[in-house]
Amino acid sequence: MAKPTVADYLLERLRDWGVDKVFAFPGDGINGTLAAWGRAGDNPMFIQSRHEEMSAFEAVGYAKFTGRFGVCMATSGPGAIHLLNGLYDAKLDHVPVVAIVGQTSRSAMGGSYQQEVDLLTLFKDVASEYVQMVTVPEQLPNVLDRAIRVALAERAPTAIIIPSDVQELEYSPPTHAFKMVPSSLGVDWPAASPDGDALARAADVLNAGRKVAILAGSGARGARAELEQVAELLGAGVAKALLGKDVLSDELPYVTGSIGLLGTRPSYELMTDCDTLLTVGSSFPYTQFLPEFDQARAVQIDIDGKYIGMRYPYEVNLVGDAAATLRALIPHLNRKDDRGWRETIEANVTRWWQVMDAEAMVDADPVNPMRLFYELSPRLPENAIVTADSGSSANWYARQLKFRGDMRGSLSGNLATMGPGVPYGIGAKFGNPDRPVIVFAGDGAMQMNGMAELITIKHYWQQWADPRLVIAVLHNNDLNQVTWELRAMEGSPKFTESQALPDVDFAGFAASLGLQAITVTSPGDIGAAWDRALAADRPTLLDVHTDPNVPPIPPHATFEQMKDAAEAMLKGDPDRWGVIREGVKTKVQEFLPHKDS
Ligand SMILES: Cc1ncc(C[n+]2csc(CCOP(=O)(O)OP(=O)(O)O)c2C)c(N)n1
Repeated sequence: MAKPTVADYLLERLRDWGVDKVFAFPGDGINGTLAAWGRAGDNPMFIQSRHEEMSAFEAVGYAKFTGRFGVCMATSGPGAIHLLNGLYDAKLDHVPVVAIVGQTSRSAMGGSYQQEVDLLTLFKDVASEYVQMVTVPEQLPNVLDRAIRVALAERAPTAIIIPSDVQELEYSPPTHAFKMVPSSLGVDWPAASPDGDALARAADVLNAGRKVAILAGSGARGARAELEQVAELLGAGVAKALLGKDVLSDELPYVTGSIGLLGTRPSYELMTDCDTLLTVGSSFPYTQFLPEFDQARAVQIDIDGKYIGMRYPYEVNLVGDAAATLRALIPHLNRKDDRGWRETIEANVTRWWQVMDAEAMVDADPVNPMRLFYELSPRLPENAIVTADSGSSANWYARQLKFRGDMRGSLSGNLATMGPGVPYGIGAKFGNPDRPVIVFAGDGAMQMNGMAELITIKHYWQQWADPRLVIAVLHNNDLNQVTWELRAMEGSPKFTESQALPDVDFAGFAASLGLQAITVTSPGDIGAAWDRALAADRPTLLDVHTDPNVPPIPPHATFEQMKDAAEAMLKGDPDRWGVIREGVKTKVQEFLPHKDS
């Protein structure tokens, strides 16, 4: 039998690390590896996308929704370039992803050869934590193992470049010799928590406050019980950063929901009225949504010393695992006997959900997008995974959806790139084939790449134990989020040439692929459409004809942003009448008295 090649060993080492799926697209820069894949009986499984950027997003989605690291692979030159946006998504949201790419043969390197791109330079920024080229077989285990360990340690993308001829060399391991770097598999992390003195200082700040606000981010995932206990002791409200939407249930009466531009009114009030802030596992970037600088004393808990202490003048910065640190902190905390602050928060939250329900029921032409999310909330299976693309759906995802149980949710939080919705859904399904997955995507994102990736769904869905993957398209023939940003931020009217989208029959296309396709043009049909999608024996595309004139403007910025929007109308926005009508109808819900308020 032929001796194993570098590529054979690469796949073996990935298997040894427990990698069972690689999101990839072929090309001759990785032909040696593809040949080895054939010999390996497709283990790990090669998951073929339509575009390398999708492979990278799929690896990010897989990592986000499994807690493991994702692996993507592409050929040299154009394939490697296509990976970039997905890898930046991983970088900005702190997700461990390892990219493996080919390169031209060593004999051609530096010769302006076909498809030769300086890949070390190309990946230098996105994979700044670790990018290396393998030029001899003995390097491989160490470079691969380090790429994986660094990705995990830094929660970042890393990259390995393997020239095509190196992939085909006979593998030879590092020896016990000078200038050889052997390596090992696996890694166990400590649950780091700070020392007693630091905990006591943090507790002093938190015990001294009367009105405590907690901001929880994705770093608080896994600390649910501890967060609930701390919130209970301190009589605090908890606001959630966008990427931390699934860290605490929205059914808890003191959870105020999302914060920031996509946030809720009770989160805004929590921050404007508190006297103490505890931030756990979040580097939420928008300082203006945190308390005024001299208003609150503040403590931060974060696993990463590189990111702690930013965004607010914190008094105590505790580096540590969220759950372990909160557990260590709890014995130092005094229960607050005055529950008045907590009662105010709970009243604000109750009223907020009434407002949300009322806003969702406002008539629109034809479908109010909020109604789509409102109808889903109570129908969401306890183990659902939900994602949304970057666009107006991110607003409704953040504000309208109520998470509970073991639901998971994420989106492109920091890069806020268009396009990850459908591939995140695919990555989520491959990581959790037994869980239902729901994707919200705008028609712009579907036209950009989501439609092509429906073909990937057609290709693989029968392999998923639970075949339910629902793609809900907000079909508004508009790049709506930016249209609103133009209106609200720039005071500028809709520029039709840049904003209007050509009409596409999304349901027709999905049906042609053998997926269940449902078109919704009336709000009364949404509930039944969700029921059918969530009971289906295959993936479903919901083509929902939504009204682009329902404003995703956040509730607290009402006056400035509404004024700018009104000015845009006066400057001749082609949709001005509909916008004013829907905007006013929706806003009015926030000021109407509601039951129990
Ligand atoms: C790759 C990329 N290009 C452009 C943008 C700017 N952008 C953000 S949201 C958006 C509009 C999205 O439109 P669509 O997908 O139709 O969703 P809608 O807002 O209409 O619901 C655009 C152009 C971006 N975030 N990412």
